[in-house]
Amino acid sequence: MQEQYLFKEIEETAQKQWDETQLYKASEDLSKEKLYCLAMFPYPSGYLHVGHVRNYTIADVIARYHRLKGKNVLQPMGWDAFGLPAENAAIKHNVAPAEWTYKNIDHMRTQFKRLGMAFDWSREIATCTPEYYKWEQWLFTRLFKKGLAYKKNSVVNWDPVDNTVLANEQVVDGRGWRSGALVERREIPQWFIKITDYADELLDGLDTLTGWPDQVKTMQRNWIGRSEGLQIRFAVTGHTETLEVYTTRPDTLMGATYVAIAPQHPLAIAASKKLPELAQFIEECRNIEVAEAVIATIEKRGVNTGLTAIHPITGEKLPIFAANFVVMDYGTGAVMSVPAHDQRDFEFAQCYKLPIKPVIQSKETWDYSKAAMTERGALINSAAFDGLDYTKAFDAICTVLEKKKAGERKINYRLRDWGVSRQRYWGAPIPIIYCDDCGTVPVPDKDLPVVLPEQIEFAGPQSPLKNMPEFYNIACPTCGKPSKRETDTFDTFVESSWYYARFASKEQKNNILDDRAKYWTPVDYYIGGIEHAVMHLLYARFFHKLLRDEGFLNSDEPFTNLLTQGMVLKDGTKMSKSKGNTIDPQTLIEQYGADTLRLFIIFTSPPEQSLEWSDSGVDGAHRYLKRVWQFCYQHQEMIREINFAERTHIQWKEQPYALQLLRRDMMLIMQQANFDIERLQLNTVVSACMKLLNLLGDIDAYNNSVKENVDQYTAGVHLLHKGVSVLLRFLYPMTPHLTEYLWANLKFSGTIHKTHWPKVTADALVMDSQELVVQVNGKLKGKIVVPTNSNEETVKSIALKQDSIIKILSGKALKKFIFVPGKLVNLVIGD
Ligand code: ANZ
Ligand code: ZN
Repeated sequence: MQEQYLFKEIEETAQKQWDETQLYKASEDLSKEKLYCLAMFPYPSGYLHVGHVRNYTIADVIARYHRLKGKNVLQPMGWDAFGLPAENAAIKHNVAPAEWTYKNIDHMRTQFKRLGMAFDWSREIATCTPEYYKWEQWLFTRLFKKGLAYKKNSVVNWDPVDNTVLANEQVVDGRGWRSGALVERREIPQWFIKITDYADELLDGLDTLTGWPDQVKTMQRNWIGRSEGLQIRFAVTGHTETLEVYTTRPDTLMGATYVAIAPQHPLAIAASKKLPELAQFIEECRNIEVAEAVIATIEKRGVNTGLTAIHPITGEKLPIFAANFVVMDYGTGAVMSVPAHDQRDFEFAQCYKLPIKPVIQSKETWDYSKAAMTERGALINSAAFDGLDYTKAFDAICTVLEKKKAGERKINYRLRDWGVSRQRYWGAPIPIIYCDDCGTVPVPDKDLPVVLPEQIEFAGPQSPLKNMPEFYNIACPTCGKPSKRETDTFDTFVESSWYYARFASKEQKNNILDDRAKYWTPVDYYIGGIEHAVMHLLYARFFHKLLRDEGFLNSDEPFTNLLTQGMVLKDGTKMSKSKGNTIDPQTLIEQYGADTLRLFIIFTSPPEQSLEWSDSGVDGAHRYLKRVWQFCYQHQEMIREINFAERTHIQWKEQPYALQLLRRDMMLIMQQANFDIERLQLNTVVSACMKLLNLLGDIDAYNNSVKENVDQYTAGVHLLHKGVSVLLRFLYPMTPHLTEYLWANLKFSGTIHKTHWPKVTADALVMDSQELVVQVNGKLKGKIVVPTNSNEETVKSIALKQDSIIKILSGKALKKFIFVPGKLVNLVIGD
C-alpha cells in the first residue's frame, strides 16, 4: 500500500476490472429478493453535466447499498436517443442524426464508466435502434386493432416559409426558429393514443403510490383534472337542435344570464354565414393559443351570434355569444355564463354590458361591479332552490333537469388523448400504410420493424422522409396495390414510456417482453428530475397498464418509489451554458477522482433539495478521503493481522468503561446512518462516515493509553478493526473505488462488492454502567462510574468511597447529597 492516495490509478484499475468481469451484470434469481433501481436515462446530447452526475450518483448509491443488503440488484442504463437536437445538429453541421447520436453515446458511455457507475452494461438500450423501436411499432399496431390508437385532425405549428411543421421548442416568440416567419396554426391529421380510457385508473392509482412525493401526485391529479358536473341541453330559438353546455356549478344555474360558445363551435360557424362580423372574429381567433393560463389572462372578447337559448327552468331568453375564452376541446365547447360567480364570465359581461345576477349568498357584502364572488354558499334569488347549501343545491338542480330530460350529471377530464405523431425525421416510423382500397392498414408483424433510413440528406428543416419515395412507396400488405407509408414518426415520449420494462428482456427477439419483466418490475426506486413529473411519468404509468392488459406485466404501477432530485446551483442560480457557470465533471475527475466528486455530491445536500456548488466543498471531500487513506495506511499491519488471525472473542462487558463507551458511540453512529440511508437521507450517511473517522482517532488514542495491558489493548485493537470495516462499507456506495481497494489491501474477507451491510449489535447500545459528574458545592471535581439505574443510596456509597472525595470531605460536614439520575451528584459541604 502506498502512502499517497493515488486515486487515478486506483479508479482506472478498478473500472477496467469491473468491465472485464461484468461485475454488475444482473441475472434473475428467485431465491433472492430483487431490487430494481433506475435513474431516468439521458438524452445523448454529447456530454454529461453535473446535474446528470448528481442524478446517477444518487441512483448508484441506492443500488450499491442494496447490493450489500443482500438484494438481487438490477441497475441498467440506456439512451433516449431520438429527438430534435440530432436533427438540428444535422441541419447546422451537415452530419447525419444517426452518426451524431451514436458518437455521443460512445462518449457518454465512457464518461459513465469513468464515474464508476454500477450499471449492467449488457442491458444497454439505445431507443433509436430497430431492435428496440420494432416493439413499440408492434405494440402500436395492437393498440390500433383494439381501437386504442386512432387518427384525427389536430392543430400544429406551421412554418409557412420552410413549409414544415415545427415542434413547440422550434417556435421562438411566435416565429420559426430558422426562417423567422410568423408561425401559423394548421390542422392536420395526427395519430392519438387513447390515454383518456385510462383516466380514472391513472387517477385512482395515485392513491396507491405511497412512495411518491405528494407534489408529483398533485401535479398528475391536476393534469388529469377530473371534475363532476352537469351537462345541460338548452333549446335554441328557431333551431331544432339543442345546445349543450357543461358546468361544474349547477348550483348557479339560476344566475346564468347568457351563453358563451367557442368560436369554432358549429353553431357559431353556422351563424357566421349571415354575420360577417362573426366570420371575421372566428378567423381572428384561429391563431390564439388555447393554454388555460393564456385564457385566464387574455382580454375577453366576443360577438353576439344573434341566437338565443331558453333557460331550462325560467324559460328566459339568454343571448348566445361566440367568445374567445371558451375552448372548443373541453366539455362541450359551450358554457352557461354566470357573471356573478365566475371571473371569466364576469369580465366578459362587464365588457358587453350583460346582466350580473347574484344567486349565491356571500359571507361579507360583495361589490358585484368589481369582481365575481366565486365561493360556495347558500342559494338566493333562486326561487324554489333558495336556502339550499352547495351540495343540496347541486343535487336538487341536477335532479330537476334530469327529470325534465334537459340534462344529466357528467364527469369530465382535462386530460386529452395523447398525440403521438411528429412530422419529424429522427424518430420511430409510425407503422401504418394507406391504401386507396383498404384504407388505413397497420404494418403486419412479419414486416416489422419499419426501419428508419439512416443515410439521408437534409435540405432544410423538413423531414427527409417526406421526400423519399423509396421509403414511402409501398405495396398494400392486404391487396398489393401501390400505397403510401405514414411518414410521421413517434413522439419520443413513446420510447421513454416502456424502456424500464425492456431492460428486463433486452435481447428478446420474439416478443416485446418476457417473464423476466414480470420478475424485475415494478422499478423499486426511480430517480430523476421533477420536470418529468407529469408527461413522462404519466405516459409511463399508462404504458405499464397497456402492457399489463396485453399480459406482459403483472403489476399496476411501474415505479414504487420515486425520488426527484434537486437542481445543481452555482451562486444561487441554475447552471447553464448560456450563463457560462457550468462545471465540467471531466475536469474534476481528473483533478480529484470520481470518488471525491461522488462523495461531495452526496454530502452537500439531501437528494431532493437543490445543491449549491462549492469548489472548497469538493476540496474538503477530497481531504477527507485522504484522511481515510492515511488512517488505513497507518494501521494496515494491525488490521491485516486481525484479518489473518483466528477470531478472538472479546468480552466487551468486562472492558474498561471508556472502551465500552467508544463501542457504544460507534453503534449509535451506525444506527443513525442505517436509519438515514433507508429514508434516502444520503447526506447524513456521509456525516456518519466523518464521525466514524473521528471516533477511530479516539479509539487509537485509547489504545495507545492501554498499551501495557495486553487484554485491554487487544480489545481496543479489535474495536478499531471493526470501526474500519464499518467505515469502508458505509463509504462504499459513495466511493466504491477507494473502499474496494482498501478492503482488499487490508485483507478483509472477500470483495467489498459482495460483503454485507454492517449491523448494529444491540447489546452494545445498552451500557451496564454509566458515568456521573461529581460536583462539590456546585464545582466540578471529577467523575464516577456506577451501575446503570443505581438508586441514590448506591450512588452515594460509591461516591463517598472515592479517594478524591474522602480527601475533600476530611473534617468537613456533608450537609446535603444531591443526585440527578443519569447526570450528576452534588455534595454540599460546610467549612
Ligand atoms: C357555470 C359556472 C358558474 C361555472 C360558476 C363555473 C363557475 P372545470 O372544473 O375545469 O371542469 N367551462 C366549461 N367548458 C368550458 C370550455 N369549453 N371553455 C371554457 N370554460 C368552460 O370547470 C368547468 C367550468 O368551466 C364550467 O362550470 C364552465 O363554467 C367552464 F360560478 O359553468 B361553469
Ligand atoms: Zn389495399
